[in-house]
Amino acid sequence: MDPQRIDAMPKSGQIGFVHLGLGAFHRAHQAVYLERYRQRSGDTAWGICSANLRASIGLVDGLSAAGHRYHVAEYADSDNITLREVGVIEETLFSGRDGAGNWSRDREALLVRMASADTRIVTLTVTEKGYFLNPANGELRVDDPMIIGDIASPQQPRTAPGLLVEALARRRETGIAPFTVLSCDNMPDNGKRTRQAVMQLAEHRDAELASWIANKVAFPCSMVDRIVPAMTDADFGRLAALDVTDPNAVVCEAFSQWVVEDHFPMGRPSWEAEGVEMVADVAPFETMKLRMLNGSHSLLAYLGALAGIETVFDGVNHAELRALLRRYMLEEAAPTLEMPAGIDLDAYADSLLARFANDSLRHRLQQIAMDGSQKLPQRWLSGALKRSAAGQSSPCVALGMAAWIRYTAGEDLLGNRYTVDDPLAARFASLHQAQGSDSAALVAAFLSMDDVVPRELAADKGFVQAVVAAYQTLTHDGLRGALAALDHN
Ligand code: NAI
Ligand code: CS2
Repeated sequence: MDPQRIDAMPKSGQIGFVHLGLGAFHRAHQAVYLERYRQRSGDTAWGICSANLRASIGLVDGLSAAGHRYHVAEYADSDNITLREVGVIEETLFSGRDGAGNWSRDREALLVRMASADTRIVTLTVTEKGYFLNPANGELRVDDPMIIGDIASPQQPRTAPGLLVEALARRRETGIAPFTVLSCDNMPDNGKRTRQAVMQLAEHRDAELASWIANKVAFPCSMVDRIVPAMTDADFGRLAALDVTDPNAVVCEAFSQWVVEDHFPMGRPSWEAEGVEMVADVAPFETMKLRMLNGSHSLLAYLGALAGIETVFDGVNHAELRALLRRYMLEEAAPTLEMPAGIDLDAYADSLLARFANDSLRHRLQQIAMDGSQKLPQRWLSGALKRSAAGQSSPCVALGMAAWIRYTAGEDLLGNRYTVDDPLAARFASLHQAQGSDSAALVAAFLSMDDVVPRELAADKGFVQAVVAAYQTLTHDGLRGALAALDHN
């Protein structure tokens, strides 16, 4: 069937947003909401300057070469496709290390843009690790070399928090009101956590600046949702068959959700008509999404990857894994949530399974498995901790933890090796090396990483034993054995 094709609005050259983290998600989520907003309202003031502080410089330059226009293919299923051209990004910059090893080609241009009075909102999708926070307690990791660098040279920042502090300092010096900071990453209390990173860094620089930020800068929280897998050659091939040859294109599901705390002292687009939900408190929605959607994703990622399953689609079509996800969502995640009236968590679980079964997305489990140390505290462990405090067990999470620990060895159950992509990968490797085949000692070592696992949960003997038992069954009897053992819990 022919896709529905929608062209972009003409460029306006006006910029109201700076975005940090020009990845796949930003192109398919925030930029699409804004493109639709511009088309409906005719308001062209809210163009985006989008920047990368790490990979990829190729995308920054590629979009520039393409006149800052690209395509988003939204798949309801393989027969229902909307092919949208997006032009709301007006400028792309790179402020990281380039191929020659030089730092920060466009850093000054980015800081000038962030300090400009026209910039009213700075948004971020820099992944959980880009905030340099301890995932267990939300404190800034002041021992990280990147943060040490930003404390030593605050005017040449390399991190997202460092750029925010330097840009806010420039605005304060020149008497320009601060921008609003809107995190769009999958973190709990993402606005509060971003504020924590910025405040702690600012305190190292200048107490008066820190107090100005504390009093004047808004950090609303947001819940973002749209499945946007990394592009594969097959995706580019499918687009070519639709006459779209665009190296900057992205493919995603048709579903999209954005729930935003309505606190924008410098103004914002009136994007409610595009479906953005402006609310007083995002937390219940964020926790629901992190524990139900992302928690299921991570469960599928580690168990599936260990068994050689490649994608979410393949995993959700494995009957026992699908049953596990449903059980986890309804028995372990949903009961930990406190939702406003009218939210039906059974229906939400069903809708998630249907989205995972979208046959047009090749969402690789290895992509989701990345950065587990940064993701698992909010996806599994905060819920399991709540259950533990109430004297309840969490067998699905225990199995998930066993799978994650096994996954971090860098070799699946079939003996295939892969790279463990996580800021703590070196620590994982040394734990595996030190503990060898002693599974109880290995589990104990992983659970005692208190920057990942809450101490109270690690002290729950029942939970620890469940992880050890699941680890042993998984290693000896494989995925099916471990799933069958779970049925006896
Ligand atoms: P991507 O791999 O396409 O892009 C990652 C972006 O993060 C790049 O711009 C990269 O430069 C930046 N980044 C990574 N580490 C960084 C660091 N230490 N400091 C500064 N920037 C850093 O990934 P994608 O799909 O854009 O996802 C990014 C984030 O968006 C996710 O981690 C998640 O928090 C959020 N998100 C993604 C969804 C998805 O389905 N892809 C859906 C909902 C939220
Ligand atoms: C995924 C998310 O990569 C991951 O860890 O769980 O990016 C997921 O696709 C999104 O949160 C969906 O909104």
